[in-house]
Amino acid sequence: IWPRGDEKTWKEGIRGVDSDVPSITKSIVNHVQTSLARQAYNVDNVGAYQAVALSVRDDLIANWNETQLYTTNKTPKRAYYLSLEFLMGRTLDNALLNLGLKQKYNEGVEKLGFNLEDIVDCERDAALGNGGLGRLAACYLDSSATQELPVWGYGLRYKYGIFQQLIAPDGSQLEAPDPWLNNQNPWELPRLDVTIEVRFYGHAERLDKGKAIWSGGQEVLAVAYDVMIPGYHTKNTNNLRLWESKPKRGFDLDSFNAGDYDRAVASSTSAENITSVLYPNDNTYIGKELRLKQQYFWTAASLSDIMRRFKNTGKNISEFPDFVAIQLNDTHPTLAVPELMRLLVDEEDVPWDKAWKIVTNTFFFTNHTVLPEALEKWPVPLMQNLLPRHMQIIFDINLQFLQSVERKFPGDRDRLARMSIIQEGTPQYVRMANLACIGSRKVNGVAELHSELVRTTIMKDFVDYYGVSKFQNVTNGITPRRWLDQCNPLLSDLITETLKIKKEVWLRDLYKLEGLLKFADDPTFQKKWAAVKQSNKERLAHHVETQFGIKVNTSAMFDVQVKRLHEYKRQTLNILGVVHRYLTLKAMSPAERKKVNPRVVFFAGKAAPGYYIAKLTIKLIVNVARVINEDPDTKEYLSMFFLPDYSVSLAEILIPASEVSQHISTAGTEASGTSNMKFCLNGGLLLGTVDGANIEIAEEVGESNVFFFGHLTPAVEELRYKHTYHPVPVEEKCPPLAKVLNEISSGRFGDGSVYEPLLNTIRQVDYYLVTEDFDSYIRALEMVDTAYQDRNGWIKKSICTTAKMGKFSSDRAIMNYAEEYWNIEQIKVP
Ligand code: GL9
Repeated sequence: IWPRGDEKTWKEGIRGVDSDVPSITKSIVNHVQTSLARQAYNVDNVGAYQAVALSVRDDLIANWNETQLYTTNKTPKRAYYLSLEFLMGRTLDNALLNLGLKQKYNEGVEKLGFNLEDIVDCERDAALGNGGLGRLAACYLDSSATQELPVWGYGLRYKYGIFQQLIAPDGSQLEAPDPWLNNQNPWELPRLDVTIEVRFYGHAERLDKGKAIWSGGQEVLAVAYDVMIPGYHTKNTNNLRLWESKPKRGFDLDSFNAGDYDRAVASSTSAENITSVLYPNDNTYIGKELRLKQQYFWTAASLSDIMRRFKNTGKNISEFPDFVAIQLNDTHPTLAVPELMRLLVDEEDVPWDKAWKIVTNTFFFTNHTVLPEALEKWPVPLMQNLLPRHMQIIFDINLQFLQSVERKFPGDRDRLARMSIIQEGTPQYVRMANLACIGSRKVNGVAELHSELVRTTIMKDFVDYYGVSKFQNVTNGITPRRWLDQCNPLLSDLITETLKIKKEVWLRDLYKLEGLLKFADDPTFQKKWAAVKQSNKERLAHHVETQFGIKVNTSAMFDVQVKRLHEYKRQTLNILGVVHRYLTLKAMSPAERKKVNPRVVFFAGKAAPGYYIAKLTIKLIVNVARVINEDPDTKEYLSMFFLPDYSVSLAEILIPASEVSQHISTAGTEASGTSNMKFCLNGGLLLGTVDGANIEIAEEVGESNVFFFGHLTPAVEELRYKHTYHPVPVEEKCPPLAKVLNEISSGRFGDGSVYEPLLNTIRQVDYYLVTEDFDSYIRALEMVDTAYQDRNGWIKKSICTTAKMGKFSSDRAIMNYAEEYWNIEQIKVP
C-alpha cells in the first residue's frame, strides 16, 4: 500500500515499537494535557491511571491494527468464541505484563511522582460475567492471543455488569448496580461505523424449497465495540467484539409531533434495554423474554459480521466451514444454529440440505453443567412470537432429525420423545441443549468426569445415535499470566530465579514448573517459598484491614472458600464445619486449646438476587463470624471473615494468600471448577470432594498432596433415593451435625428462626448430601491440621503442587480446541 503523500513524513509519524522511558513519560504527559484536558503537574491517581491507560492503549492499538491487517491478508480459517459472559477484570497491569513494558512504566510513572501499584488499583473491574464460565472465556482469549491463533470473541457490552454486593448490618446481601462505564473505558474502541440490523417479532411467510420471508416487527441496531486482547510477549493482539443495542430510528416522529414525548422515545428505550444488564444467575436458567432477546440480538449480530468477513474473502459459500469455526459457550448462543440456517437458506439461496451440512460442520458446543435447573428450555409460544422464522426452522430441523432417529431405532417412541428438540406439553418447550448438540460437529464437557457424565446422562441417547466420538473432553485451564505472574509477582520471581530459565519461557510452557520438584526438599528454597506465602498473607491481611477495618492473625492458617453461593457448592458444609470447630474449642480447657492449630476462614461470593437459600447462607456466615470473632476464649484459634463483593481483583489478592482452599461440591455436580487450579498453581493445597477437575489435579500432584473426602459420584444417586424413600433423622445419622444445627436453631448466633428454612433443607430432603459427607469432612479438616503442624512437610506439599500444575494452563486447553476441534493454525504477526 502506497502512502498518499510523502512516505518519510508518514514513517516518522508512526509510533516506535520499543518504548523507552523518556517516550513513555512524554506520552503520559501528552495524554494528561490533550486527551484528559488537564494541566500538567495537576493530576491525582485516577487522572494518572487514565493517562497511563491511554498511553498503553496506543501500543495496543498499533499491535491490534497490524494483527488484523496481517490476518485479513492471509485469509486463514478463523475461530469465533461466542460467549454471553467475559469476566475480564482489570486490564492495565495485564497489558503491561503482556507487552513486556511493566518495568519501564514503573520507572516512568515514578519519575512523574506516582506509584504504579496505586495507579493500577484505580481501575474498575470489567465484570461482564457471573463466575467460572465467564472467567474461562477471558482466560481463553488470553491464551488464543498468546498462542498466536486467529480467534475472536463475540459478546455483549452490558451497561451494567454483575451487581455490586453490599452486606447490610443484619448480614443480608444487598445488591447495587455496577455502572462500570461511568468513567470512560480506555480499553475499547467504539466502531460506530460497524452496525448491524437485528429484527424481532413480525411474521414469517413460507415460500417454496424450505425458504421463507421474515418481515415486520421491531428492528434494532447492533453497534460494535472492540476490545484489544494482547498476547503474552507477541505482537499478536486479538479482538473481542462486544455489541451494544441502539434504536434504529432515534424516536417515533408521529408521536413526537403529536406532543406525546414519552411515547416518542418508548421504542428507543426498549431497543437500548437489550444490552442494559447482565443476568446475575449462575448455573440456573431464567426464562425471561429480555434474556432471549439478548441471546438472539448477540448471535444475529455476530453471525452477520462473520458472514460479511467470510464473503469478503470471495470464497464459495460451500467453503464456509473451511474458513469459519464457531464455539458455542454453553447453550446461550444456540440460536446461532437456526440463524445460520436462515442466512444460508433465506438470504444466500443455499438449498436446505446443503445449508444443514455447512451448519453442522461449523459449530462446536461446550456443555458447562449437568445440573437440571441450568438446562435452557424456552416456551414455544414465547419463541414463536419473538422469532417466528427461527421457530419454523427449528421445527423443520427437528422433523428431519427425528425421521432419521426413527430409521435408526424403529418404533422406539420414548427415545424419539427424549431426543426431540421439542418437549411436548402445554406449552411446548424448545430444548436448547438438544438443538446445540444436533447442530454441532462436536460436543465437549469441561473435565474428564463431567464429560463422562455428559455422555452417560444428559446426552446418552445422542451418544447412541451419533457414536461416542462426537462427545469428547477438554479439561478447563487458566492463564498463568494473570493467575501467577500478575497476581503473585514474588512467587513468579522466585520460580524464575530457581528454574534459571526466562520467565517468558515457563509462562508459555507451564510444564517447565516441574523443574521445581528437585528443590522441594531444599531447606533454603523451602524458606524462600514459605516467605513468599507469608508475605502474600500479609498483603491480604493489610487489604482486609484497610477495606473493612478488621485485624487478621497472619500466623494462623489461611483457609479460603470463594465462589458463587450455591447449594451444590456446599458453603453450608464449610460454615457448619466452622461452628463444629467452635463448639469443640469451647469445650476444651485453655491448656488443650493451646495445642490447636489456629485457623482463619475466609469466605467470599455473590448469591443470585432471587436465590433465597443462598442469601440465607451468607447471612448465617456473617452472623456466625460476628460471634466467634468476639469470643475471647477462642478468637485466637478460630476466626472467620466474609469479604463482600467478590471479584477478579479480590481473587487476585486472596488466591496467593491461601494455604488451603475448599472445593467441596457434592460429587458429580461441579463440572470442573477453575479456581481450584488457581489456588494450587499458587501453592495452596486443595481440600475437596472427588469432583470436577479436583480429580485431575490430584492425578497430577499426587493424592498425598490433596485432602479428599466424601462420597463418590456413583453413590450419590442411590443416597438421594434413600433420602426420599427411607429418610433417617439427622440425630441418628450424624449426631455431631445435629448438635451444630440445634445450636444455630437455639439462637447462639442470633435469632435462630431466621435460619430454619436453610437448616431444614439439610434436615429434610438434603438433596446435596451434607448429612452424608459431614463426618468425613470433619476428619479431612483434622488431617489438614495434622499436616500443617509439620511445617516442612507442608511446604514440600505446596512446592510439589505448584510444580505439577502444568496441565492446567489454558494454553494447553486452547491448543486442544484449535487442533482437535477448530482445525485452525497459528499465525505469527511479524
Ligand atoms: C460452570 C461450572 O459450574 C464450573 O464448574 C466450570 O468450571 C465453569 C467453566 O467451565 O462452568 N458452569 C456454569 O454454568 N457456570 C460455571 O461456572 N456458571 C457461570 O459462571 C454462569
